[in-house]
Amino acid sequence: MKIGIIMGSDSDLPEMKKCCDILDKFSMEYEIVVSSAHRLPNNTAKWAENAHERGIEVIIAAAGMAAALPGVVAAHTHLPVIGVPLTSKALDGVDALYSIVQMPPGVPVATVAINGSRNAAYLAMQILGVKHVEVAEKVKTHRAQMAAEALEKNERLQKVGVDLYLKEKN
Ligand code: RP5
Repeated sequence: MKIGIIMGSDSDLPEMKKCCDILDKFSMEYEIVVSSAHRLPNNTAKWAENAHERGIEVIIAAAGMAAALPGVVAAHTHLPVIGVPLTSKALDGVDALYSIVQMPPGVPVATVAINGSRNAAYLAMQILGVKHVEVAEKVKTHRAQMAAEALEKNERLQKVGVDLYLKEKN
């Protein structure tokens, strides 16, 4: 069981490292490649077409600007594709968001927020969790941890009040 991560440029790597960090934390196996839909169209198509043969069960595709990559990857595979729109200087990621989210019926890309690479990792795990019970357990444990942390924070806020809470936080 593997997750495939593909991004349009090495300039996307700093954001996508956050996705890798989460997958590492949960000991999830993944492969990560740079392959642009525009600069390397044939390589990208081949990578997507063969992904399932390499044990990949879900794909995370990230790109900025005229972000064709997630859609092109989705067109070349039957695997679920999660799209991550990334920020660019001119349009702040809205360009990528619109490019990725507006797919034609029949070829969906499950699009997360602009720079939402961490949620792409969590969503990939949730998708894998449908088939792999041990992955679903990891997701459930993580949710319980988040809930416990949120409760703890509120308890602290109630105890010390706004000013001290913020002072401690900073
Ligand atoms: C997109 O163009 C890439 O995903 C990247 O976000 C953006 C800019 O690429 P570089 O010029 O930094 O390589 O295809």
